[in-house]
Amino acid sequence: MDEYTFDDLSVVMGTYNEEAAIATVLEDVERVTDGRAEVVCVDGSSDRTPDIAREHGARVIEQEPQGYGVAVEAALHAADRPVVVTTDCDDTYPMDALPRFLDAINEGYDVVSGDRLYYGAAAMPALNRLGNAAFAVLASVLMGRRVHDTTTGMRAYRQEVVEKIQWTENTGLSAELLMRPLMREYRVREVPIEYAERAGETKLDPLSGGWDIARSIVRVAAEEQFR
Ligand SMILES: Nc1nc2c(ncn2[C@@H]2O[C@H](COP(=O)(O)OP(=O)(O)O)[C@@H](O)[C@H]2O)c(=O)[nH]1
Ligand SMILES: [Mg+2]
Repeated sequence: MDEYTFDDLSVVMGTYNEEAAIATVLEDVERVTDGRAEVVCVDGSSDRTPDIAREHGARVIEQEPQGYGVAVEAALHAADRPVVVTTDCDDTYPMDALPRFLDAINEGYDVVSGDRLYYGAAAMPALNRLGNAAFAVLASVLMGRRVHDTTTGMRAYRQEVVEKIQWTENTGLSAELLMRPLMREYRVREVPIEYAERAGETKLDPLSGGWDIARSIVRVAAEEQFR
């Protein structure tokens, strides 16, 4: 089978008032992929984020802000290409790693998940770092397989995996996007990535958001176990 190239890649993200970061993120995608990847932004902003996205050639889908997962799921389904990469639009994730993600898909993996904790994630707020490590332990115990970062925003998926599975979570969508494929025996691999300090304000409340994620992990693991 022919290998996928950047012409087969969609990079998708939810964007919610990311004026401080979006130009950098989209310029990085453009530079790394020679402008060949399709970019889709599902946007709920009240600032100039969607205008900047369009100026950089992205397809922008406007949507009332309803949370991370609602935006990212819409973006995943809107992607036109056979390989789709999610990212946050906050300049935390390394677009330079896109070739590595694509390589792993070409090696045969269905989901390639960026593990931020591998290198220590020093740029992550301490509470988030602790929480993310705990979510990974919780998910690992429930699934019987060790995963290291369940809440990462940067992953590559074969589009058919996205389409075949029914997604249910919002704040917990990131964990769900790792756990359901893994528990259905899809080929899943974590790859270490660097994680940078965020440009602009976070859109997730660490306490209520963290609680939502923990509940999602338990619910998704139980559903997959008894499916
Ligand atoms: N369209 C849309 N995007 C969102 C919403 N909530 C978060 N996002 C985007 O989803 C990504 C993840 O949010 P972020 O604040 O970075 O969460 P954190 O990484 O946990 O701090 C960012 O690109 C946000 O702009 C929302 O309600 N609507
Ligand atoms: Mg983020």
